[in-house]
Amino acid sequence: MRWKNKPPNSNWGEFGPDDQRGRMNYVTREKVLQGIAEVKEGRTFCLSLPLDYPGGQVLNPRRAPPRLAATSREGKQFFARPLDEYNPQMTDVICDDQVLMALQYSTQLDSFAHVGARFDADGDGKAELVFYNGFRAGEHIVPAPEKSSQAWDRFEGSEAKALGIQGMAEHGAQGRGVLVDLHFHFKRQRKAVGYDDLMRILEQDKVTIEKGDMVCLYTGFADVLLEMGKKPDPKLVNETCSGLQGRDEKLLQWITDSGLACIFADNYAVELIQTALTDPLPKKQPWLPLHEHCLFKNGIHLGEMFYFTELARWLREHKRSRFLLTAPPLRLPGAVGSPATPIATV
Ligand code: UVW
Repeated sequence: MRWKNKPPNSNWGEFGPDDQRGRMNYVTREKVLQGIAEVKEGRTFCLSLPLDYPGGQVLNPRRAPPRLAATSREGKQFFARPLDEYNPQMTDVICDDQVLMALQYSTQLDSFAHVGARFDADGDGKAELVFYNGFRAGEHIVPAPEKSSQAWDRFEGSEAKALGIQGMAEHGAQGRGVLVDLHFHFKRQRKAVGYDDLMRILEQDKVTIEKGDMVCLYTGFADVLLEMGKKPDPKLVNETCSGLQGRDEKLLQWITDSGLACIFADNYAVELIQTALTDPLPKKQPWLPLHEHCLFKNGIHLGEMFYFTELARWLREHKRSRFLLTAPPLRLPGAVGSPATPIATV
């Protein structure tokens, strides 16, 4: 056993001592069939932003936008390259390319290696750096050996040897999606949505969330990003649209009790971030309490900067909230997060 103590309000061990799949275990064959049963029209919706949005590094200074470049061979770029240059008998013309981007730059999925906590899991009286189900920083979630380079490869070689995002891809990440339309109720008001707000909306909109559902929150934030055309206004992005209130204990308890499998939102962080990184705090506490509850304590994947606008409109027009959701990350071993190109089918 990697741990003697498990964090309060956590499910560590529920799916076995070595589980790395968390509540995706609730997305069973039955849940996939429930999702497929929601397909009546054969209509699909792309749920991602163009991956070069939000633009710039205003939303997160750590995360740079994608840079595309052609691949090369013997000093020549392989972009619109006719192969008759190599063999006069060949008629092909070849392009291929590569990308350098932060994996969580745009529409993205978080693995359980994204956020851990300082917590005394082994019961020795000293808190260590630990992740979902007791996996450790250093042993399982391994920072890169630092190089002297000042270029992007300075920290090359970081690796989530456990809890990497590929586990979600290997599951398939397909099941029944349920959309909660926060935007309809709050428009672009900056609002931290707590348990009471959410219960009222579920009741008014007749939305039911059951064990194993993949919950999607439409807040309108992605629309604001699109309107800003890759030049996000640093003031506006911190003043607009709703997100979950991560400091509402009743809401966190509901997330546990509802049995939902994962939460995807079109906003920046699912929860509303209310504290800047360097703001003074009255006591030790997580910066991102909903991330802590979901990723660290209960194995619930989060997805951010999804794009729900047309889907939300269609579902409301047709008095529906459920659909088939297919949302796999890249099967990129050792990665913490992944860009995503999810699809809803109705
Ligand atoms: C942060 O680091 C703020 O994480 P996320 O992108 O999951 O919100």
